[in-house]
Amino acid sequence: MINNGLAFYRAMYRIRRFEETVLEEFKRGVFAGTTHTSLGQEANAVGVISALQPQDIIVTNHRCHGHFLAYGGDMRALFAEMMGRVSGVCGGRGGSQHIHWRNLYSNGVQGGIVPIATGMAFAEKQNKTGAIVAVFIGDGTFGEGIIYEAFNMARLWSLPLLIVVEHNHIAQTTPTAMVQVGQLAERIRAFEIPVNELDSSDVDEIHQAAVKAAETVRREQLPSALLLHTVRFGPHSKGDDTRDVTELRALQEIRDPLKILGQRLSPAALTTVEGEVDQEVSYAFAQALSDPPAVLEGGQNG
Ligand SMILES: Cc1ncc(C[n+]2csc(CCOP(=O)(O)OP(=O)(O)O)c2C)c(N)n1
Ligand SMILES: [Mg+2]
Repeated sequence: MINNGLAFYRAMYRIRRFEETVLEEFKRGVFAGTTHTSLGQEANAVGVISALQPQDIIVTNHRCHGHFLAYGGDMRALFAEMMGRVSGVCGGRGGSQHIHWRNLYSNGVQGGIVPIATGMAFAEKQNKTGAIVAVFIGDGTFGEGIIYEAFNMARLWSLPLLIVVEHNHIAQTTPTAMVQVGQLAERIRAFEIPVNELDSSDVDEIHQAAVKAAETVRREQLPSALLLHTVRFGPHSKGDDTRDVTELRALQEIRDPLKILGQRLSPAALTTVEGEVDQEVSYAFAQALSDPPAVLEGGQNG
């Protein structure tokens, strides 16, 4: 997808710089609550969301900034949301994990989003809108029983649900291999839902797989899954990482989606894009910081 090259690079670099800024600024106490960055996983957000259509619905989880930005969300509004400012995506009340913009919804209750997404897929099917619902979950979420009830219903009722698993092999600080038996793909296939499993940080490959999966879900009005092996470069949230640093660095060398795509693009074009995005990030951050605080119930500022 050569034509998409620079656009994909820009989209992933926006996420990278946004997330790096979040981690840096959290230490200074700028943001409220907590946060989960998707450093290293940018190709999933960009590759999958670019394969969806405007009427489609995205339901995402605690690690949602990349999905929001890849969907075209405004950086200032996301910074502001996390700072509890009135200009935030949800008026500064949702924070990092609870955002709603257009057809994108996020919720931090692990696994709870899957039945919600399934219900939305049911509604879209009933209303014959032609929309599909893409739900993003992590590998650790396969420990939440509710997702299996939802998979069962999605298949039983033939619902247009695209299950996107971002399998970074870790849940907080627990390697999932330590707590889960068998293959995650088999758990999904047990419900007669087809799975396309990919081990790649190449946004073009992910995009192509996502286009195919989304088309199948839409055409056949049946659930399907993309199981994307990936690498989380950063901590779970703000510093809780017990992984071996040398091993992680070695993985970063070969699994950085920006490096993988960047090698195929002109260095001069990359410099321009990076300069533009760096400016966008600084401007968005400064603007959010100067925005007024969220308005509480009853109209009082808090
Ligand atoms: C019901 C519930 N239990 C526990 C948590 C705390 N929690 C947040 S993220 C997370 C791990 C998620 O792991 P995974 O599904 O692999 O996603 P990842 O963080 O790797 O993207 C946990 C235990 C939660 N948010 N909700
Ligand atoms: Mg995980």
